[in-house]
Amino acid sequence: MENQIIAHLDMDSFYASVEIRDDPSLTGQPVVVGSDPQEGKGRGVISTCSYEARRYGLHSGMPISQAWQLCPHAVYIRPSGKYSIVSARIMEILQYYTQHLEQVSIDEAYLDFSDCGSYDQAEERAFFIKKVLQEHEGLSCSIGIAPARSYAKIASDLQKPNGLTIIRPDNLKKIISSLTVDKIPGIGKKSYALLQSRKLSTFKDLAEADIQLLQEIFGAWAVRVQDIASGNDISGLKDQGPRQSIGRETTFAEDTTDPDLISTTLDDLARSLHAELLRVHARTRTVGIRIRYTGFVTYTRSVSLSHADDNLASIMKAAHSLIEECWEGKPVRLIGIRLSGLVYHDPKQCTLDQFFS
Ligand code: TTP
Ligand code: MG
Repeated sequence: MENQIIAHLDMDSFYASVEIRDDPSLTGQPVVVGSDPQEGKGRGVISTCSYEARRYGLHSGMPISQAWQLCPHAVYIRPSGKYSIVSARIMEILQYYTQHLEQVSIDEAYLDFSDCGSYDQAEERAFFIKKVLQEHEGLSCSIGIAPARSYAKIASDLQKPNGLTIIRPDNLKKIISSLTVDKIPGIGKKSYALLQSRKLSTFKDLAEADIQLLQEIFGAWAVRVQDIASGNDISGLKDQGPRQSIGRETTFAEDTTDPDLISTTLDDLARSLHAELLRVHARTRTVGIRIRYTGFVTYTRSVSLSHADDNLASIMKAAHSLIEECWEGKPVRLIGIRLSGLVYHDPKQCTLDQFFS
């Protein structure tokens, strides 16, 4: 693990940035992606907002009615299914520039840069990836590079947006010792307030704390938290192994009975999953759908294909007929598609197959 170099990449204000990219007239404006504000009477929350909107105090998870009070002149946009398609494309691009990638959410991934051999080379690669994503996808991201995953994640957050932050092993302890403990992934506002009340505000405080006190607060996580705070964490990427299934789902901003909206959302989900299938060089044996109505009543249905398939039209056709079978026109809150029984094939083999077919 001595020469391990880990990068963490997180897209900047992801949903909002995709909306601004697709409508450049929004550039520089406060843009909020979330539920309908209904002039301050709307329910629901902000999914995310542009950095311009954050200057007004807006943030993910804030009630949309409060956002309206703080910033009524912002541009309010309902979330759509397109973000997962953009996400799949970004992950596909990242795959080219790293041997090992671990996607952890729609807009973030850990990348193993150990093969760069030095932090200078790793910095150069990160710089190049940022350039490629900007040029090809029109989106900015922040990247952190460090000797372990926890520090890479901390680093990517230090200079958002559009940041590139390197924490080298020789200055790791110095950099982290003065950071506040809310920078540790997983420590939210409530835990931070509790830790502050116990005079454990900085990494240095946690590193020097009595382990028994930390066990009272963090339980089984105490040792890991203290390791991170002390600069001793060495964790790298998790070995995910081949996945047996992949799924995507969309929650509608408002429950809907619109068959066109349901149909186009289903197509977006299928396209995103199809891109993912191609990226991981797999075929699917089963297509399943999930449909949730008002009140969280959820149904799933699935169908086995006649053979393992990676054809977009086959996936769409199966998903549409499953929806037709089980949707009776009631208001829909969420729909999703899951492909399971994945069969992997060697990409070289795939090229030969295509060549001879
Ligand atoms: P984040 O990476 O947490 O946020 P972000 O990319 O919008 O902004 P940042 O520059 O701080 O990274 O989440 C990625 C996307 O996930 C975000 O664009 C929208 C979605 N999301 C929600 O829908 N609800 C939430 O509460 C959060 C935190 C994110
Ligand atoms: Mg992000």
